[in-house]
Amino acid sequence: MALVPTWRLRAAFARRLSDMYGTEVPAYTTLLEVAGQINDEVAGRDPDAGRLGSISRVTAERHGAIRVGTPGELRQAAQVFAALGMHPVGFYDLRDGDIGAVPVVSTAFRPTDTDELDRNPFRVFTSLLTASDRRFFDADLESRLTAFLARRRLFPPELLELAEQAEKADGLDEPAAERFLTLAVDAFRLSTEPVDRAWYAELERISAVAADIGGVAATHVNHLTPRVLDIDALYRRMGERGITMIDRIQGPPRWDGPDVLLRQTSFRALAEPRAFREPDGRVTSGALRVRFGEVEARGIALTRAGRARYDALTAETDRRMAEHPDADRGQSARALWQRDFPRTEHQLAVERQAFFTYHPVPDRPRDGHHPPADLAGLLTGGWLTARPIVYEDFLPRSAAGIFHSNLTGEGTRDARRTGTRYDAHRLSAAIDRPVLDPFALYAAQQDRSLRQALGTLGADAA
Ligand code: OOG
Ligand code: NI
Repeated sequence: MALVPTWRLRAAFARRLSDMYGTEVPAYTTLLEVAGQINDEVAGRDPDAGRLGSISRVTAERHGAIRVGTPGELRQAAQVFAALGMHPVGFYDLRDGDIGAVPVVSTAFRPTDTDELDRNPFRVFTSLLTASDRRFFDADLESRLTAFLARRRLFPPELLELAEQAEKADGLDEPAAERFLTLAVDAFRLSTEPVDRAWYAELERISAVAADIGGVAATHVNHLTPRVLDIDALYRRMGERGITMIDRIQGPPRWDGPDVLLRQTSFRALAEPRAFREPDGRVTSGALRVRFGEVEARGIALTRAGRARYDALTAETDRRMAEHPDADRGQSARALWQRDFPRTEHQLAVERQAFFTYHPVPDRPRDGHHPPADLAGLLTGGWLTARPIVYEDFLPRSAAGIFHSNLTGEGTRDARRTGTRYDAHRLSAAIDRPVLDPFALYAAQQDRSLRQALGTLGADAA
């Protein structure tokens, strides 16, 4: 029987998750409608709209977010995502950000090959509760949390077996694929199990995220995020449709230079009905407000140097905002960017601030010249063209902001204590799979294209 290949499993999973989320969170459906309209409008008026991804890719594109409690749960999630061709990329430590700290470390599962990204770029930002971090949890609470988490099962054994099989064979036959998809989507549905009121409230005093992860018996999609080509227009239009967004768009400012990295904004979902178990054993109905909607616009991936410049500009914007709290953040940031950030893609390329793939110009007229050795010369002399590489990852500060702006309480954190050390290596060891470095992935793609392009130019000139 023919196999349903990995990418089709991924595309089907993303679509079914999106359909499920739409029935669970109605405002998400509004968001998809508005994002779709805006993408059509931009595609209709801007001949360059497909420069950072074809309209069909962008329209289908989503990222999701989930949160798990233990390294063992993360390892199982990694197995499910491996079946979908999604690998852990990047390490994000959200525990001591300058925007409210959250007791999690995170990675993102996503396709890494360009062909796979083109077929379907679905990614899931996945956070792991750090129960051993003494800034948040004392030893007693840690041990009760660990015991609670050890009793629950997020992924049924049948799902994990099918996932292993799919990873090994790069797909599943039709009936197995159907079963796998059903079980996988179910694993991320909001659970109807009663929530232990006292336990949930105890964790919520520490952090609403800790309660959302460790206070319930299952995990769930926390949000799903479509991609939009004009996020400023979307922000306004959602307001007109009566959905209040958070107070700003996170990430780089709107400006007239190239779009880089990632801009995101979100809205809080409505409270959802949930069953509670009271201390006296009665089951009552209540509500929790834990899920939300988010939307994003993606730009060009920055090199480490470009990223350092971006981070410095963000820090400088913060400093100015602290001095002039009433100033408009977007305007302050824009002024700084106009002074200090490369204004064109060409400049980003020749200053090695952003990643591009390079391609020989096939019909360059023969003028007796030989291709120069430097990238700037090759680009201005019309030998090579540069195509931007899209940023496929996340920004820790925006992530912390998204977590934070959607939480109810401030939570508590004891800054006098030290946290547990966590890094990409430790996360890799916990899940027994390498957590990949996003910069290395972009650089490899760029270098491959440049080598090929120079090879072609050399052969033509010889
Ligand atoms: C994840 C928040 C981070 C993003 O887009 O930066 C995120 C979460 O709320 O679990 O999804
Ligand atoms: Ni998100």
